[in-house]
Amino acid sequence: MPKTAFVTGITGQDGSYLADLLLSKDYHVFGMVRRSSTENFARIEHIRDRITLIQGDLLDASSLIKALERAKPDEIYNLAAQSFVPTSWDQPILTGEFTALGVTRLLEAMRAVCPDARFYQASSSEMFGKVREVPQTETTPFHPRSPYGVAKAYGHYITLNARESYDLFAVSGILFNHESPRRGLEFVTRKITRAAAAIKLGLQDSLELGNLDARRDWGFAGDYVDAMWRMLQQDAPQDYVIATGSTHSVRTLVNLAFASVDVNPEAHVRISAALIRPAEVDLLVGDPSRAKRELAWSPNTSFEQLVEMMVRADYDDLSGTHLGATARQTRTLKTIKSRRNALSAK
Ligand code: NAP
Ligand code: F7E
Repeated sequence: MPKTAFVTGITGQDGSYLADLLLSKDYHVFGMVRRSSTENFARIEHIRDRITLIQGDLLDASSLIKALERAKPDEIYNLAAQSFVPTSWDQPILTGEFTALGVTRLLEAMRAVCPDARFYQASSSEMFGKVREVPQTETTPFHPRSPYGVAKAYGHYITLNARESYDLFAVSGILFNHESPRRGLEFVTRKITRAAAAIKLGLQDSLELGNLDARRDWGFAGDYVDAMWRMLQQDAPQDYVIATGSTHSVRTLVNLAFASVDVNPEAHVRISAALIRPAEVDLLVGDPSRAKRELAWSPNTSFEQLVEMMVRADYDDLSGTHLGATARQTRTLKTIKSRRNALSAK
């Protein structure tokens, strides 16, 4: 009999890849979406007719109860969050409401409606923050450096507490940075790959960045959602670090992305003090040994392949090979600008 999954954050990067994976395994997929005046379903457009969307919000406990009553899930994946670190300094209370207390609301709803379901919490390497050891493992102490990291640490411990207090099958995946062509445009990988493609195409002149020395363990989101699924298929609930085990600086990322389109970054990249964070996470690198051993999981995509994949996708999108909404907007703006220039030259 096919299983049923309930995914919060289905409109986000990971939610869309996870939905693809679950559909390929014949799951019945319910996705929770927030009410909005305009639809925000670009990442799930290709599977809209194969999934069931239910309105709900992590801020509204009653909506979570109703959604779970309707979906009756075997598995719950809590991927929804305010996930952009800089926004967490500007909106620390809202970040706490979504990213921290939202987890408790969903766990309480599960306890009331479907206590036998299995629960996945999207924990983050940002919890390690000012790292206490290198590489980071499941037992490395947390020292978060942003309101986002602090909120994720709460979500992590409340999930562990639900497991220990109520015997729920509730686990956390401590995922290191993972990226893709579906990554939000404000995250550093996508900002860089999109800019490299746009500069190559003559659509953009320069790129402003913050700290080029920060180091991250970057993997491919498509590989990481498979680890989430594997965690919920285990006999016993357990938390896992999901990472590649390699770390690179933002500077290396810039050089690789620009080299792939044969553009010299020094002519285009500027440092903006406004993009330096109040407190930085300098170095992240995870040790995925437990996941390799117990989940038989390992990443399939190298850092170099990831950057190449993202630059190519952005180049195709912007050049119109696969005309997306952003590309159409950019083209329209370009046409307006060139018409205006032509008029003023007359
Ligand atoms: P994302 O692209 O920013 O997606 C976040 C999702 O959460 C969106 O679908 C968003 O809906 C939804 N959401 C936000 N607030 C909500 C609320 N109050 N109620 C219901 N839905 C809400 O994030 P992602 O990269 O896919 O990451 C997925 C999860 O993994 C997040 O929890 C993130 O913090 C965590 N994580 C990510 C990484 C990474 O490197 N990507 C690493 C570790 C952990 P809208 O579309 O309506 O905004
Ligand atoms: O920054 C530096 C920045 O915003 C990476 C989220 O998915 O992963 C993500 O959080 C690094 C930082 O990701 C710019 O200072 C330099 O050191 O791409 P990011 P993040 O903060 O690591 C974790 C695991 C999550 O859980 C989060 O949800 O890049 N950096 N210049 C910049 N970063 C951005 N965004 N923009 C810049 O211009």
